[in-house]
Amino acid sequence: MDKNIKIAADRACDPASVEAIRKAENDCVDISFFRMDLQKNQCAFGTKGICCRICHMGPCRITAKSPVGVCGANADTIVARNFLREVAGGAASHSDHGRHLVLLLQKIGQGRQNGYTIKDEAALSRIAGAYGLDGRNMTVLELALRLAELLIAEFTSQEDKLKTLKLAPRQRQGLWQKRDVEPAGIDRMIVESLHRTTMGVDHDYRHILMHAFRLAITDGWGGSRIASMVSDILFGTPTPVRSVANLGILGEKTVNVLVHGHDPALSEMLAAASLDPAIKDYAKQAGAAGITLAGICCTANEIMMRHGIPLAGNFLQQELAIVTGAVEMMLIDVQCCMPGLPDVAQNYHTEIVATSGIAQTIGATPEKFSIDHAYETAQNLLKRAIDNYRNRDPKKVAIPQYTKPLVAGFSVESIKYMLGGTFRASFRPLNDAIMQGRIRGVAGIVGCNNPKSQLDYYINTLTRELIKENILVLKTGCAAIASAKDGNLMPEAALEFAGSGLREVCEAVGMPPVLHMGSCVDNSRLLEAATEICAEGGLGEDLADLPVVGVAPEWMSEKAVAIACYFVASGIDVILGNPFYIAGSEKVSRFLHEEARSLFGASFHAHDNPADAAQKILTIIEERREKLGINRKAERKLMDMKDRRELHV
Ligand code: BF8
Ligand code: SF4
Repeated sequence: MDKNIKIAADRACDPASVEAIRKAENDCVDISFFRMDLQKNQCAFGTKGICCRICHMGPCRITAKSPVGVCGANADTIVARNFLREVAGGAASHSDHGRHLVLLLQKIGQGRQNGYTIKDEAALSRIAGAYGLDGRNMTVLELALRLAELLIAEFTSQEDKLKTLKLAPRQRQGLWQKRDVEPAGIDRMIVESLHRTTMGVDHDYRHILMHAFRLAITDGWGGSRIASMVSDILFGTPTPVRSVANLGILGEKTVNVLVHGHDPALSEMLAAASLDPAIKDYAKQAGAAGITLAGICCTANEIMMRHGIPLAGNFLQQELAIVTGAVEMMLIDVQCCMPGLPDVAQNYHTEIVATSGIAQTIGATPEKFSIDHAYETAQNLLKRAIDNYRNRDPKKVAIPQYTKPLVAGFSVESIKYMLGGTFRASFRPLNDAIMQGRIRGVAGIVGCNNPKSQLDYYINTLTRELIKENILVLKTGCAAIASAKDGNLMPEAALEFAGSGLREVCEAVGMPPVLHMGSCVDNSRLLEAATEICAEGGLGEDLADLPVVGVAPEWMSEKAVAIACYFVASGIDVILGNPFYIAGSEKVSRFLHEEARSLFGASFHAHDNPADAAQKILTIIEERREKLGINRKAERKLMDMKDRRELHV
């Protein structure tokens, strides 16, 4: 490691991460924060989106002297094609995750249960009902199988439009039809994106970008929504649950096992197996006080929401967790698992185990997880982790002693119950609070961390600012974990940090001012919540009417590009902490930042600091309130002397 790399205490806001970054430096371990320094002069062509390597006449780069590639493609075409490919990467990741869960549902429906059950039969009937299936004359497994077949058709349909689009407000469905962006099957839309962007196919930047929106709708209303729905059926619809966050949850005297990635199927089994008395005994025999199972990234969010299993950290803490020297095993599945993990792990005793059939990493132990032997695999992995406990070197262990308590598990169903009570579950109280101005609006803050900026700083500064301004904040993914570490996921945070209106609502209901709604595929829950607000009445007919915004402060992943696009295509403005790679084309930039508004009622806005972002969010929310005629400030017109005299005539 370059000696000149400056220690990155200013790279993270939470003290646990700062301590772990310092330890990494002392232990001479290379981590993303330091690697970022070595990548400081990142490619300007890539950043502007004007490097094309789609065919082997290139790579071509657009400059003043060479304004077109060898084939004649200009900057607009190249930037738009690169953008669509990013959306395709994101949509494919969410949707393939959804597919694996649907296939699991199908197997369970066929009777191949192997330890899995339909945990939430109410969710099964609710969701099957939304797809027009009447389960009254079917067994639970028959209904599960019928639903699985119908959902598989959402992936494979060639011409039929996605059925899940019907879950959107009617007006929005009409707009999508008018704009010709209703997607057909998920797989076809993704394949078509690659086809359109290969050499010599789709060259009109607008046409390409409209497909980016069509594809993103496939993700938000299709693949991601399906992933969330099927997870609820298989593992239970989340309800409020207490847990704890940050690296301090790792035990000094327990065997620490971390699950990392996105797929909840194996981690659900690990959660069950970690409670197995035989496994607990095995840990005791190894001299440990027990097992601590915890998570990183979205696998963490999935099992925390359903079992209260602690959150060890978010994206940039994956390596820091290993640097504590106290992790016996880290199980990685798919997405956001850094390829550098085994290099970090070789400095300690941590075994990295790669469990997905589609994702292997050099230096990680391959242990392909099959649902046919799921529980057995989970038990064996835990035993291996316990066996590794003896290899822990106490001299290398330093667990930063920071944790925060949290309450999470806010699915749309649970928000409804929380607001309206079990017998008349409803969003009415929220709509009323918004109409009365006690809550000015809602912000969905989502996405990743990025070592280009201080870990969690933008996310947490913006969150605090918004709740102070009486904006209810909904969160998912690594942004939700950032709030957990900052202590904002507790009802008490409303008393300390929220404005008076939001505080009043939170106190009445007993909820935090920041609601953790799950993993990144659960951004579809934000769309679902917005649709419920719309259906409840009084705040317009369409998502574009609602005083709601989306924000991705520290995003880094292609998945965030897809999410941002489906928010905008759904009529929800999106603030980006990092800009898209589109600056090389004025036309593409104008299309996404301005013209999208006339097409979908919303657009993108890039703001590199939380103060400007907060200002923009409040402006958008006030504009929408004004349009709805619910802005009490407008009614409370200050009267001058002339007005007063007229009143007394
Ligand atoms: O899907 S927020 S760093 S973990 S991409 Fe990844 Fe970003 Fe975290 Fe979940 Ni989402
Ligand atoms: Fe160059 Fe055109 Fe090939 Fe892209 S597709 S690499 S611009 S020749």
